[in-house]
Amino acid sequence: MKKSFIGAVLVAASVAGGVRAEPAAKDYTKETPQERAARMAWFNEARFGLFIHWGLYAVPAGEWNGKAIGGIGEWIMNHAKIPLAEYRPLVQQFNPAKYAPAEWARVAKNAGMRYVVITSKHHDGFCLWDSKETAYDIASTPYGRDLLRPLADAVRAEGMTMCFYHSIMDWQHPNYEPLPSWDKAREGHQPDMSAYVKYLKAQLRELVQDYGPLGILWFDGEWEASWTHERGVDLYNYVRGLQPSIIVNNRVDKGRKGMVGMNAEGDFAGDYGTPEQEIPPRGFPEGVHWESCMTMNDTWGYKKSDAKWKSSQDLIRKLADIASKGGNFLLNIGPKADGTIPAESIERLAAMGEWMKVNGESIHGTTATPFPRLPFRCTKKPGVLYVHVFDRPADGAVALPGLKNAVKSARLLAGGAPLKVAVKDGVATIALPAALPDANDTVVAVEVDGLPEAAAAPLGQGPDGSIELSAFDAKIHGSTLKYEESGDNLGFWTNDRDWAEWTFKVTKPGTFDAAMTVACDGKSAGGVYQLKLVDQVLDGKVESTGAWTKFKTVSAGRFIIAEPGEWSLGVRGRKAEKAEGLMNLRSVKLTPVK
Ligand code: FHN
Repeated sequence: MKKSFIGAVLVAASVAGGVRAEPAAKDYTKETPQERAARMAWFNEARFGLFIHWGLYAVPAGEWNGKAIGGIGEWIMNHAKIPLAEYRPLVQQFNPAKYAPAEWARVAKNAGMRYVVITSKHHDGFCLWDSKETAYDIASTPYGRDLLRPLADAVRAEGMTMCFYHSIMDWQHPNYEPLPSWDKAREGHQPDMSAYVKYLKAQLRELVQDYGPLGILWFDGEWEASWTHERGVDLYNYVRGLQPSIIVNNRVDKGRKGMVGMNAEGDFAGDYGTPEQEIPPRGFPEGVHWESCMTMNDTWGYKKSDAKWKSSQDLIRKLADIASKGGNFLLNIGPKADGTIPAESIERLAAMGEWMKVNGESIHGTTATPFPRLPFRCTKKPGVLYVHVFDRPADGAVALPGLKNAVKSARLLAGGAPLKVAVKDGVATIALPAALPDANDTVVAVEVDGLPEAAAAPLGQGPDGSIELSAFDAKIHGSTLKYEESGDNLGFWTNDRDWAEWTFKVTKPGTFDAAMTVACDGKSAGGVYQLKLVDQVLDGKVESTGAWTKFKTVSAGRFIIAEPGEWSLGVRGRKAEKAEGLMNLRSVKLTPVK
């Protein structure tokens, strides 16, 4: 009997026999903040994890029928439009004879990672474990043995937490809707999504009950119309019902705003946001959990042609940047079909491990910087502020304006050499060595009393009375307008309902010239903008500056600020017909008229 038929019999028997009843229906989204904080504690302590994308796609490794296939390696079935009948024979070629789970776990541990997320099933539907629900799994390969169990054992033996990625989207399952548009052989078959959800749940039960306790169920592939918010909430509760302490990412539901990864406003299931291939330019309020996932080159699944490796320095700095904003870094490797990890990945993980060996305390267990804006990334713990210095400042010093805590001492974290601290006008300044000892990221440990705090410097007038309102400090209203760190601007202004707002303090009223620093591509020029200061409005037309990255300062008109106090300025607009966006806005400046 084919295994899939046996599987069906077993599932029927088990349900009939009550061996594995459905978990009790409970709404786990209604937990208290304390319960949630307790459940997220290990995740927030970890800060750094390993992502592993591994499966049949490692066999073609980015080539099909002798041709290089563009895009990320694990999408080859889609990008090369491979019918299931032609893709399935890869099962017979997948034989990771050199798989060494203990070595994989050691590499992750030595890199300073605290958890491992591996693809149990990616979009192609192939399962890395011996599932009772299908024969499209590791048991049908020449290798024949479960890949997940030995890795779970090795990860836990290294004191790390085991987690699974699981794709909702499934290009092989006859009941997943929609069927792959490119697979003409399957045209005419009527999928049944409800039946697919039963399959999905049955496999998740296997993963959570047979490999637990797990740290995270990392869902993905939630974006197609067949996956609904209702299904997302139901699946979140189902998985939490199987293991109440498990963490489930926000891709279980429909709230995710694309690669930005955080949820749109609204009530969506999922315990944390999942920015992908990007780092949010700013942190998030206390209690908002998030994790940036990123590849080391450009592909998640192994691709022999992808040699665009990020440098170890870049990866170390990304880790510090993410931690300084209170997030986790989930860094990916794409093992080869033979079970080995690409040497370039090993090299980078080893370099990160060297850095983490002496600086790990500035990452693990830290929380976000207390400073609204500082030229350095900072992380903090009670009693210590860690300043991450990437490049030596021209004045050779680290100034900490706004730090509320008295500085007791400062030292280089690596090696402990003491550093001179001077305090002038309430600002602590730390003298750096003539040459930074670590070109990647030199960490200065600043000892203070209590948890480091900084005064949130409200926006206000400078010594010359001018008011500089930067994109970084804008309050963004809407779902697509966002701050782009690359250009230090507000961008993706594609939705006319989106707008930006600044609230600032005025101590010296008067008449002010308003000017905006903007960029707009020639083909998108012609939109209209409106600056609004309470009941005063300044309207104007967006002119071309030649490119989205070519900024120019343009006059917008004059405002009268008649009295001191708190004021609020809004910028709205309507993009031109067929324009990509309204404009990129770097700042608004109000300059007093002499
Ligand atoms: O389509 C997947 C992709 O293959 C990869 O798994 C990434 C990793 O987060 N997630 C999806 C793209 O957003």
